[in-house]
Amino acid sequence: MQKHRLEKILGNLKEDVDVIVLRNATEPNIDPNFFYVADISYGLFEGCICLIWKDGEVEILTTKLEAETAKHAKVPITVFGTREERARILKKKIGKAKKVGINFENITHQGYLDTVKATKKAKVVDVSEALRKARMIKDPTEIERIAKACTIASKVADEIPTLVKESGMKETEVVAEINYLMTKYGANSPSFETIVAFGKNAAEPHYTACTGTLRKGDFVLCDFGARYLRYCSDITRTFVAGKATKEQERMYEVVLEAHDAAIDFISAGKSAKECHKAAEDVINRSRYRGKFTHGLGHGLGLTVHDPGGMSPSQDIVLEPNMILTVEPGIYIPKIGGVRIEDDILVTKDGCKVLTEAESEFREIRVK
Ligand SMILES: [Mn+2]
Repeated sequence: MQKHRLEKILGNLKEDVDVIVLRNATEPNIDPNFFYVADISYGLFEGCICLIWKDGEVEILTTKLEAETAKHAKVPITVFGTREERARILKKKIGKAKKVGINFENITHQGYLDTVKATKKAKVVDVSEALRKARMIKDPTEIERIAKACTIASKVADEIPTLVKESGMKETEVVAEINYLMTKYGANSPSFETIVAFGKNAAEPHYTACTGTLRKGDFVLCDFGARYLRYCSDITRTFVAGKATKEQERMYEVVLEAHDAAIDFISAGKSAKECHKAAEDVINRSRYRGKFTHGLGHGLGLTVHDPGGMSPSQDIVLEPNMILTVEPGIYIPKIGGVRIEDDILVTKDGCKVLTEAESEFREIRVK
């Protein structure tokens, strides 16, 4: 357990509660805050519950399956065998509470009903904002793990030109190589479904089908990340297979200029909106006006889309130790797209790029 995380969460609460109940259902309905609070770096913990008491004490209700792993949290553990037993234990623990905090963003409806049932007449309040705010600012352990995930992904990104070999090769072949190499370099898994998009497929920012085959002259867009001790990285690099057209090179240069403008601009104290605008302005001044169709970036941490981000709809002001992606792109339907994505750590007077892969324009030699 990391005491200061508890202090942050409790300090962010708008109204005091007797206890916060963080509750996992089955995968993928797992609350990342469970792991944030318990600081357990692996395991699934389906059906398990983490209680945070108002004095900062934490305890875990766990299945027998993961009782041994739960010990890593170094907090009191109660093991249950069945759902009924879990319900009985929870009722005994929180039955007298007057006000119970729940994370509305990650609990299932069944989990909510079961928690309410255990509390008799308690008032139930949503504490998701307090959790979100706490997780936006990364502590040293988190920064170290994300940085490691970034190093792994960067190393793989630099090898992409050697993985793309000949026209006719499948997108999934490149996906397989990327995922293999990330694991080989120490990742526990990819942090999300790896995207490899050839040619016009690169015009779709979340193209995960990967059913295409390579033709000479195609864009090769690869978007992937590593997960290391639960923490994520997220990187995108775009290349051209063979000789690029003037248009392809120009698209790339505009995206790179937007990316660099954002990185130069970002620092603590800047609003998320103006950071987005720093990149968007570059693209909108070019012939690709309106072709940057998403936000500049998102938070990164226990989830690949962690709280926080930089876009016209984000109201936050950047603070030191936020970790965010910077990923401008240009997308032209039926032609293709370019995106360059890096992960950055916000500092007092700027930002530090954690993904150090090459980002200059490159043509890949293909047979
Ligand atoms: Mn991303």
